[in-house]
Amino acid sequence: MIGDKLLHKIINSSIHQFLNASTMINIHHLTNSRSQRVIWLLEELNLEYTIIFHDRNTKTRQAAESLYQVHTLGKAPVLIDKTVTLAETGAIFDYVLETYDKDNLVPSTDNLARVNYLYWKNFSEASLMPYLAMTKLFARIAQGTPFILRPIATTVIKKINAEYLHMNLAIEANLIEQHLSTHKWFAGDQFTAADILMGLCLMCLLVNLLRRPHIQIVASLWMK
Ligand SMILES: N[C@@H](CCC(=O)N[C@@H](CS)C(=O)NCC(=O)O)C(=O)O
Repeated sequence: MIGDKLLHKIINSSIHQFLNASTMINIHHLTNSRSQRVIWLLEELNLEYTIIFHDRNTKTRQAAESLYQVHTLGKAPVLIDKTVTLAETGAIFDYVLETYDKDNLVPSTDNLARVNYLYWKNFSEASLMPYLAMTKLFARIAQGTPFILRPIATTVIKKINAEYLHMNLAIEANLIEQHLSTHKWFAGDQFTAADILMGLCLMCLLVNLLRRPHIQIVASLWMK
């Protein structure tokens, strides 16, 4: 009898897992990465989902091999929804919003806020994230340089930061600050998916000591 019960339980749980796998959204998430934003989006939309965690290699900080089994590029996020497997944060946002968000997190086409929404949604990945990612990479290179060569590496990296990365980040931070001083949210009066995409970037700006009053206010909402 006990055996039967156990078998029944196993069969039920397999069916459950099968149903989950075929009906639920799976999000492949890399620790400490931009894929947090997709999780936030799924939360905002009250969708059911499962997070599959992937670690970073402790030495190189690159994604673990497991992520390459999900997508050839081995980058996070990757979203799997029924027959769809999709990488690229922006594409995932578009897919999830088009599929599951009726009129909540995206301003409609006849709303002027749509223009700001489109601008900031794309700005986060195309303009801001590359500089932030490069800053992080160079900091890691400096730390990983053998002790004896570290002063040289640090000097070179400081120069790249001053003359290129931080300089461009500061210009972008000024633009964001100017915008947030006259807009409650990135698209206007309404919280949209652009705020989710930009939120993480604002926190990264603060980490890079690019503090501005309005950036700090909005970033603190993300940190709550
Ligand atoms: N443009 C891509 C970038 C993806 C990306 O570079 N993800 C990083 C996480 S922040 C990653 O997976 N890095 C792991 C690695 O490079 O090994 C997106 O927005 O999805």
